[in-house]
This record gives sequence, structure tokens and C-alpha cells, in this order.
Amino acid sequence: MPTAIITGITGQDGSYLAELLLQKGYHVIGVARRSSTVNYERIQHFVDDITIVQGDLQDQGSLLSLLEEYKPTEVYNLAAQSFVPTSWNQPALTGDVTALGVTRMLEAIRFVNPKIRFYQASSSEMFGKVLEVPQNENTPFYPRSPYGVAKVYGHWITVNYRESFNMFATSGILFNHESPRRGMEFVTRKISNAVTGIKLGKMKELRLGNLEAQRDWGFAGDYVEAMWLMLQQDHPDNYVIGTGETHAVREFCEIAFSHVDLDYKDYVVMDEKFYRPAEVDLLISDPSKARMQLKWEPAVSFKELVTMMVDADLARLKKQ
Ligand code: NAP
Ligand code: G4F
Repeated sequence: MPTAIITGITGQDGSYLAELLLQKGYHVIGVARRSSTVNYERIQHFVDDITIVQGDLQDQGSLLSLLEEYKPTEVYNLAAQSFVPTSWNQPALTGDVTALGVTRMLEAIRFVNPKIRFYQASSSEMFGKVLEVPQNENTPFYPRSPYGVAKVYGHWITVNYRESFNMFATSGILFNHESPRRGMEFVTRKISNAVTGIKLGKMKELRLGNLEAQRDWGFAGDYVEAMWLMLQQDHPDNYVIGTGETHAVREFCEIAFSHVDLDYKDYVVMDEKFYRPAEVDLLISDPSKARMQLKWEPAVSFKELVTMMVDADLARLKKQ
């Protein structure tokens, strides 16, 4: 039975990746940081099938000891301070977790067993003020937030350990991926939650920032399969993962509201509070390398993603 360690097990991607690895017969070790109350909401339905271990990307010793104890063949580093606006309020913490945390995990692997295969959760946010459209593995980076800067560090330290120590260190440059398990503060979930709240008479309006920002949005369940595929290749590499389509936040609103027979123009209010000090205006992937080498294709379309999220929030809010 192969053993995989997932950092960020309590997050959106950690929950989908764990499900996938369980289906494939892995022993899954999920790393969760200590908190005063447990936050297993996304993993509650399979928590008895995995092993949860306390660990923190800010603590080198915890990473070393969990590798020594569980002897994984694969490590998926999904943990991060992942919310872009927070990275302007807590830039040093974001750098410590999202950037230096990667080095701590790579160092732990190098000391314990350099043969462990390592996946780093890199981000399209690294492309930032894009220097090329669409963006591929060779597009130069121009990050626009402390989060994006930290992810650039995480990407290059992964490449550096691959080249310096011949480690199987792979970087997946993933474009935005969403799901009914997405955190409430991210724009897609904020919209799907508000649409259903408004439909059920529990909310009156939805306050948003830049409606013209464009993202290449896919379904998280599809993207974790790409992570796994990357670690099954003969050699470590960098891969861009996305749909190759881009849509504006406004379009997401249009589809989400019309799915429940409402017009977004009657409810969406633009609020400067949600504008960012520096914005990433246009992200669109060129995932042809992943298509060719990994034989990876996204299965869920943009419209299916929006309606899936609205339907899931409707079902949840109706239960409440
Ligand atoms: P998420 O839902 O925000 O999950 C982040 C996870 O990291 C949570 O489990 C969180 O734990 C954990 N974490 C935070 N700080 C930690 C620390 N110091 N030590 C250990 N764990 C810590 O993020 P996601 O959407 O699943 O994304 C997964 C990864 O992919 C992240 O690295 C993100 O930056 C990257 N990424 C995401 C996307 C996307 O569109 N979703 C795109 C590109 C890259 P708590 O539950 O305790 O907070
Ligand atoms: O949903 P968002 O907060 O995601 P963002 O900033 O693209 O970051 C996500 O995707 C990255 C991949 O590119 C990940 F690396 C990162 O960890 C995270 O998962 O915002 C999307 C867009 C932005 O342009 C933002 O300005 O939506 C715009 N937006 C407009 N109104 C808003 C809002 N974003 C949020 N969060 N809240 C709003 O009210």
C-alpha cells in the first residue's frame, strides 16, 4: 500500500485529493495544524479512513518527525496562507508559510529520504500582470500580491531542489479551481452562497469588488487528478493546469443568479472595500503540455461548475 502525506488536508484541495488517493488504495496521512477547535468539515465523511497528524509548515521539527514516522512515497504540499487579500494584511506570515514552508518540507525530505516524490501547489497568481496570453510553463512571472510573490519563491525553490539534489520535486501551476467546498471568502463561493441566501429570503444584496476581473475557473475535483498524475511521471517537471477558457466575475454572477431565476443586476452592489491594492486582471491557461504528457482534461465546464456550486449551497441552506 503506497503512503502519501498531504499538507493542507482540511482545505478544499486536500479533501478532494484525499478522496482520490483513498480510491486508489493509498494510506493517506493528513497534516493538520493545531487549533482550539477541530475544523474537519470538509473531511468528516472519510476522516476515519485516513490518519490525521498534527504538523505545521512553520515548524521544521514537526515535518521531519512525520516523514520519519510515516515513511511516505509521495508528499503533496497543499498547505498555504492561500487567500490573496489576507496576504497584504499579513505579508510576513504569508511569506513564512507559503514560501519558506516549502523549503522546510523540501529540507525534511532531503534529510529523511530524498527519493520521496514531492508536489508543490504553485499558482497562476504567479503570472499576475500577465506578460503573455495565454500563460504556459515558460511564461515569465510578474506577481501582484505578497501571496503571488511567496508562490514564486515556492515554485523556484522546488525547481532548485530538483536541480541541486536530483529530487523528484514537481510544481503544478494551477489556475483557479472551485467547488462546493471552496472557502466562503473566495469570490465564486461568496456568489453561490449569496445567490441562494437571496433566493431563500435570508439575504438582500451581494457586495463585490472588481466584476471585470477574469479568471480561468475549473472544478477542484478534476484538478487533484492532475496533481496525482504529475507524481506518476518518469521525471519531475512543471505543469500548467487550467481549462484554457476565461470568464469575468460578472459572467459568474449572471449564470449563478439566472440559475435561480434572478437578475444579478438587481442584487449585486459594487463595494470599493473589496478592490485590491494591485489586481490580476486576466488569467487564461495554455494547458497543452498537461494534455499531451499527462493525458489530463478537465471534465466539468464553467456553466456546470457555477450551477453545481449554487445547487449545493441551495441544498445546504434549505437544510438549515
Ligand atoms: P485552502 O482551502 O485555503 O486550504 C489551505 C490549507 O492550508 C488548509 O488546510 C489550512 O489549514 C492549511 N494551512 C494554512 N497554514 C498552515 C500552516 N502554517 N501549516 C499547515 N497547514 C496550514 O486552499 P486550497 O484552495 O485547498 O488550495 C490548496 C493549495 O493550492 C494552496 O497552497 C493554494 O495556495 C494553492 N492553489 C490553490 C488554487 C485554487 O484555485 N484553489 C489555485 C492555485 C494554487 P486550516 O484549515 O487550519 O486553515
Ligand atoms: O476568488 P478570489 O479571491 O481568488 P484569487 O485571488 O484569484 O485567488 C485564488 O486563486 C489563485 C489562483 O490564481 C490561488 F492561487 C489562490 O490561492 C486563490 O485560490 O478572487 C478572484 C477575483 C479577483 O480578481 C478579485 O478581485 O475576483 C475578484 N473579486 C471581485 N469581488 C473578488 C470580490 N474576490 C473576492 N475574494 N471577494 C470579492 O468580493
